[in-house]
Amino acid sequence: MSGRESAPDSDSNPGPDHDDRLWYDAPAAEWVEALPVGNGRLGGMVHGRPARERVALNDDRLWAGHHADRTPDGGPDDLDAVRECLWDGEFERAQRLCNEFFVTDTTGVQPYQPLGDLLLDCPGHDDPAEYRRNLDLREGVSRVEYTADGTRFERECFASAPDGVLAVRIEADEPGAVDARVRLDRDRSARATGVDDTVVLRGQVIDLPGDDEAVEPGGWGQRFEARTRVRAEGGTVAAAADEEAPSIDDCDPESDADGDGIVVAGADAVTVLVAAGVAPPEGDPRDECQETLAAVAGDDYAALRERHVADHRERMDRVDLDLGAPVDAPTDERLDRVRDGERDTHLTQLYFQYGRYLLLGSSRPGTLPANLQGIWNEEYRPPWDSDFTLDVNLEMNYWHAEVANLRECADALVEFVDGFREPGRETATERYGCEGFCAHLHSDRWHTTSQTADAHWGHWPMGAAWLCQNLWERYAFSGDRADLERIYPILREAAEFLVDYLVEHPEEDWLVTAPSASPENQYRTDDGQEATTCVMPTMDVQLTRDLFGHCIEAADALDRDAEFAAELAEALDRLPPMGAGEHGGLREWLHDYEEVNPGHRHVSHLFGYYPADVLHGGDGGATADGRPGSADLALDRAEFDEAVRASLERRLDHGGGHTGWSCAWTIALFARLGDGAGVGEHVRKLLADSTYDSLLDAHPPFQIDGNFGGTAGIAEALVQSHDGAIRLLPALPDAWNDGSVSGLRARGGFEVDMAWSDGALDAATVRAERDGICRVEASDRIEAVETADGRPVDLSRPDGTDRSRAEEFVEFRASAGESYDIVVGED
Ligand code: FUC
Repeated sequence: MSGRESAPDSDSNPGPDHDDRLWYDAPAAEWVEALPVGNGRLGGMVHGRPARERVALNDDRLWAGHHADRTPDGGPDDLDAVRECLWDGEFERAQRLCNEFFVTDTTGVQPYQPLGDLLLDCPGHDDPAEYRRNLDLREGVSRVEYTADGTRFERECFASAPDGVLAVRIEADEPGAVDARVRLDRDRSARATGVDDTVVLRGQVIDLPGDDEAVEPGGWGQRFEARTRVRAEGGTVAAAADEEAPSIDDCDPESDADGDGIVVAGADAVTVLVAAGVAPPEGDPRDECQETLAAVAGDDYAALRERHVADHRERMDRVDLDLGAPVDAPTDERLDRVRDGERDTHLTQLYFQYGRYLLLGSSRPGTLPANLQGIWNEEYRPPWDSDFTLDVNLEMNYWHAEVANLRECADALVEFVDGFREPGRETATERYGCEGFCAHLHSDRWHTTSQTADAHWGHWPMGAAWLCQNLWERYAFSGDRADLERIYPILREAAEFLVDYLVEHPEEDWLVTAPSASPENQYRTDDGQEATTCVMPTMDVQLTRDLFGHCIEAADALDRDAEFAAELAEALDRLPPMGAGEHGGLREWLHDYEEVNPGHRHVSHLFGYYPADVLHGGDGGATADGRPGSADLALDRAEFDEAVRASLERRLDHGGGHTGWSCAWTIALFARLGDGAGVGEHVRKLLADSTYDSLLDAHPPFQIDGNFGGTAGIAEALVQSHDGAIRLLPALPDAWNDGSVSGLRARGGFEVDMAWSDGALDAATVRAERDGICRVEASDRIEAVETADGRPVDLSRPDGTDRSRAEEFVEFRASAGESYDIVVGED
């Protein structure tokens, strides 16, 4: 390669260093086939087109609208009227009243929108040879290589978290061979100008809904700017509009982009840096862009790349997974073969690492959390507004964050949920006369907490309660008091709402949520009514147990709010029991109604099995940590397992698990059931039926939750830690018979490495981050545990768990910073 700032040697094929690369031998034909780069905030979809490269840009703050004041028509008195209907068995009417009183508008929330396109026109590159493009998950760099007119060209693109810029590099193996025109373009509400070496795209979001065809900026729309600085090594650089600008062949005569950007001619190499800024309507995003670019003005490409790769790689390298040998074929072909029934366990491994890569790209401290599409979206009104949907999707986006060792990525979620408290208080008081805060089905950058969809979906006040389960996991995994201090005020306020929202059941001595819904699923009553609005569905029993149980535990650990904790404990005693229904599965509602759609994609009543574990703590009575035991739930572990399995299988028998995220949840549930065959079958299905060639999840359309939930499900099959023990290889599919993993995290502050062969554990190491009791369970006899320097550790062998025998289950005292080798016996 020529050029002083040359990149490391290229190699599109899996190299000796690692094999976590997606690669293709043709450019992306459409957006969803492009390859994502992102630094949590700024993202690009790299199409890999030689003659006209398109990097479709996003900034995670670019949303239409503002925080809308959605005052409902009804209030707490109307809530009583709805409840009366529910007590009288008038469910359809209750649902209608919810709409009338509480659903302020059904237009959803405001959409997340694209920033624009970075376009690189390279004349004469229309007919490339020896083409390759790839995405290196370890380095976080996307690369395109080809030969045009005998010259080998290489491009790289990455989005740097340490420096806040997206960088593109073009190099050639001939000096002076790089000609390019660099433009920014957005087909709505923005204008681009090129001056000297800089293209600036400035615009303002047009608010939707309303006249979404309008082209005039205005309304509440935020102002945004994308700014591109072009640096050439050798050759000339000038604004295309400049009379002195060099002329290069026009490779895009159809271009209608403003000003036609910057022209580079005869360069050895070119670096293009993109910064973005978003500001409120009265602000100006220019400063942010200028500051970002000024901060890297003294750094050459190699320095920027090095900093980016170091930052990215440190995070990616925390977990290594080996499920099989790499397959030397383009990723899309491999996916096709899986669709044809071939086995490719390495693709599963790649999918797992991709789920980690995508979270790093879409959620970093200080950014917004990953939305329905992470941060990658090309539409002005994307599917479901690319919003934050709270009845599974946003939560699923973070299911893997802890276990897959990317805990800092979940900071953004904690901050976001914290941001619900203020608007959510208003929503709780105005509508229900309740203390605390709540959130409903949808939200957006503006922290909408009210109902914005028909009551069928939208009247579901449990969004905050579910998000608190994610928040709890931070503490559960770290055991760190600082995490507990951070999340407790949020949990407490969510519980304040819920305990206030609970109401006496008119006939039983129960406290119930009413109205609520088992997300999006409709039931049919004996008298033929069809509704989603209901009295405390099973999911609400589980959500309430989860939230109150955690609040009680937290209050105790922090030595606070004893009175409030006692109030919650009293409420817990009065929740309706969960139980099995007619089909042997877990009842989804308080009564054993018939489902209108037995193959529904949501399995909300299994929330308490995965991601939560409402039975944690033993099989009866209050547990040592103050959480309710299973006696309160009228189901013991074996009955719960059986009921969950029956519910899941019934759903699947009727066509459930058909969206990407639903399939991902299915994988995780089979993992918790200890069913490796179920895991294997649904991982295959996820890849075959719900994955685009770019390995992005297909709901369809693209929705990122399946990637994240799928990654969590794969981890769950390897290590579990939800019920007080670290369970090694609990649900290994046959296809993964030989393998190894390192760096998965387990609750209590542990990290786990393992190797296995013929489906049996060979060895494992557990590293302790804090002092405490460590319980380990394997499927083979655990002979001994030794410290890293070979000292035997005192073990006790309690009775084991519901699924294990004492020989397979050991307990020992672990010390912070120490690592423990688990020695397993031959069967
Ligand atoms: C929920 C799901 C849909 C979709 C949407 C964004 O409403 O039921 O399948 O994922 O969120």
